[in-house]
Amino acid sequence: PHVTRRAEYTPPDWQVPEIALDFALDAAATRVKATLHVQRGDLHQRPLRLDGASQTLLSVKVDGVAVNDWTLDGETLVLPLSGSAHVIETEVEIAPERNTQLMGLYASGGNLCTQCEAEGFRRITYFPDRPDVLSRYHVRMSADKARYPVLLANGDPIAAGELEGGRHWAEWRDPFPKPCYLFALVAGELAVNRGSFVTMSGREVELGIWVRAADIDRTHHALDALKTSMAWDERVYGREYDLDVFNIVAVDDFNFGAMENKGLNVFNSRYILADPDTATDYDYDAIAAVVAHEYFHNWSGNRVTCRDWFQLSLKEGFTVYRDQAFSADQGSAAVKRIEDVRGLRASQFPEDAGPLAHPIRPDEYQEISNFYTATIYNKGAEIIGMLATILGREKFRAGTDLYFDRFDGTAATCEDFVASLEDASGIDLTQFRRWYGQAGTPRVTASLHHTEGSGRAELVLAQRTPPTPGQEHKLPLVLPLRIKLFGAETAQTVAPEQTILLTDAEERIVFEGVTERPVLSINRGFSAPAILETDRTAADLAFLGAHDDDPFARYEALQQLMLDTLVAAAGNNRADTAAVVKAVAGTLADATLDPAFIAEAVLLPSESFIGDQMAVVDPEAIFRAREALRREIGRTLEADWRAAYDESQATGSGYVYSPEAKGLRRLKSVALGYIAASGASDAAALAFAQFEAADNMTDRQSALTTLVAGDSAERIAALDIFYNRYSDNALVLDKWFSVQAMAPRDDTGAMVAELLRHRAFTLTNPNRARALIGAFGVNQRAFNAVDGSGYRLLAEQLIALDRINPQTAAKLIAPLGRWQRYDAARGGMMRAELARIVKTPGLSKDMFEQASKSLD
Ligand code: B3K
Ligand code: ZN
Repeated sequence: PHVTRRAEYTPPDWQVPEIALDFALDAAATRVKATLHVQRGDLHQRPLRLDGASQTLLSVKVDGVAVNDWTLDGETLVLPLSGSAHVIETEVEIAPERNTQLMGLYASGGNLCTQCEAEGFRRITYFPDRPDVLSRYHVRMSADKARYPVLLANGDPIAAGELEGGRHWAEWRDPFPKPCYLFALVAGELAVNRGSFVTMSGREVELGIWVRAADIDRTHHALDALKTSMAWDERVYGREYDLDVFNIVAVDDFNFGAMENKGLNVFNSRYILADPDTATDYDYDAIAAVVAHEYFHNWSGNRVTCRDWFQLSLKEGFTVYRDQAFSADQGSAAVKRIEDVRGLRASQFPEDAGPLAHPIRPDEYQEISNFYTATIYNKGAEIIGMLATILGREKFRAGTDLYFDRFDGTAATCEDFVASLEDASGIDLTQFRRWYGQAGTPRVTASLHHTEGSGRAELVLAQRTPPTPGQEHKLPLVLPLRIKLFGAETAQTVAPEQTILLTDAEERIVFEGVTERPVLSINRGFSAPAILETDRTAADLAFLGAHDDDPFARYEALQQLMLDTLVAAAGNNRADTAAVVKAVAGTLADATLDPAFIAEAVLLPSESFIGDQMAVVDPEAIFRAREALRREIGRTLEADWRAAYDESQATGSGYVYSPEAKGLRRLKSVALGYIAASGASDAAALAFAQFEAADNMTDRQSALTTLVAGDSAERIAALDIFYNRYSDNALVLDKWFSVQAMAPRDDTGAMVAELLRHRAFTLTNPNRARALIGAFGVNQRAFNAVDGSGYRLLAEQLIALDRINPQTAAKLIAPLGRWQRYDAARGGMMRAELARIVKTPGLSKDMFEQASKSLD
């Protein structure tokens, strides 16, 4: 396989400052005429090389004259040119309706749309498909007017008109030079929800959210989120929008969440459409976050783009950091931080500890689509967060201002970003740069020593990053650790919060004036993306779980207490479950706490996170230990759960999307789960009543989830009612599939096998494939069934999906790559499935890279 290496970067031989595109759109056969104004780079004699894929070349002209001295090197068009500037015209034909990969120009729900990042533009026309070639685009489209009444592209609309034969045309021009991965067009039958936004300099921007007419009432939340994002980026980063229009189009078939094409974002409909009856609070939050994320890319990604794809985290890590801060500002920052860290631990930590580990700035890839990972995005965001902590608010803002100013209109590198922060702040980031090149999650051990009566305490910190594939030896990293000491007797502060920069393999910190036994609160706010191992006792953790004034640290102490207990129980060791029950009771009873926080804090760690703490994952033992503890917490505190349930129930009528109302619904659903776990005889009836009476999807889905976990008659009834009620809503049907695939049941594997044959199941829609196959893959116990049936099922589906849509298939392989974490029998079966995938004839390079690396 061909490997692209970061060290081999060379600037483009030819630039293309201007491009005109003319599309004669048709689902079966679209003609694309491209006119490229090319300019030779520094003194060289090399020909022009234009990337291409899956298209039929019809003609080539140079400076207006048809030529035939071109050649194809694989799918690359090679043109010998003599001068320093030329005009190249090509005409090609492509077939959008046969494009099942959903990269390039494709059909979705009868409309035509594009997805070009990372390397999809070459499937539309011949072009140097790399992010450091920036061009001004002029786009003309013509299409059948009845089928495609709306024609959209990047930038601003300039002209439109009618043609013979029922066709019409439109022209769009984008004044900002951009790489081809940001190109977009959409043609189709779409309704629009319009809004407007006046920017900080007083310019009025016309906003539009385009969807099928039946969905128009589900676009208000996205439009509100867009306006809020635009104002936030002005206030927090000083970034103003730059075109006269900003359009978002929702499509049902999409490989990713959304795409930040300049002035024309294309979204997976699940991140646009919401109303109380069909979307959960989680969906509402995700929509706001993704709308903000794509909008923020207008600066962090579009105005300043990436030099090459190794720099992907330059735009993605930074933009995730920005969208997380935006979401934190919309409600409870503490709960948002808890959710983000939970997500990081669920997807990024395992990636960093497994066969696909890579630094946030990788050194090589076979297929760049495989590098849109939790590491690039979420660990990338944590690394920006550490930079913000180290610099402090003002210097960080000065640094980002300098970065945007210096690199506006160019393709930059991660190094450019770090150097900007360094120059603006005067803070040396030499050692910090290691985070960009070193993979793996650092482990920090912390032990606190105190001799009674001495007035001193000493904290010994040590860091170590375990080896990852291709990186045997690791260097110490810069870890900003927010630390505070509490007195065990008085719960008073004995050492105020400070941020310690751990830079060496081992360091000692001395605290004076420590008058009572201190308890360590460390990595407050999750200030560094590390795994902490401390010598704190269960009593210390319970103490922090009750008294820590940093909400994240308080949550973390409870989680650690639960985790230690569950790991012990799963390993058949003595486990003090009573301490957990007591801590949960105390948290639930604490009237000073936000219900949203309580709901997060009383939840047990996931089965897979428990597994991550064990030398060998025992999925059955973990499941049993966790269920037993859930039952004990449910039973012992049954009256409290019922009280909490009733109180959160009393939220008044009608769905309100506010932090307070969300928090109450969350607590209500957690309480329902514990009531059911208690084994109470009325639990199914209670859940079913909630299911039927719900006026919103949050309550309805949580009731369904609770019912599906049990064996009541109401389970089947609820599944049927849900299916029939929402059979015409694809996004809600996805939930119906996922709830069953994630069910903690003995028969989940068999159910999933059956659902694969359900008439509503299809591999051609990525959301549906992920809803069933992706959800099953993260159901630790069901997927790791001892007979290997889960492994077989996933491998078969991946092989089938790879033929249709390699990018989406390759993303779902991670569960099979965890074989080193399991016993020899399971590990052997997982490897056998990976080997079978690797040997499949006609496998995509996406899947080949992921499967073959997972085998090592
Ligand atoms: N930049 C896009 C990613 C598209 C990936 C396609 N392989 C979405 C985002 O991160 O905003
Ligand atoms: Zn992004």
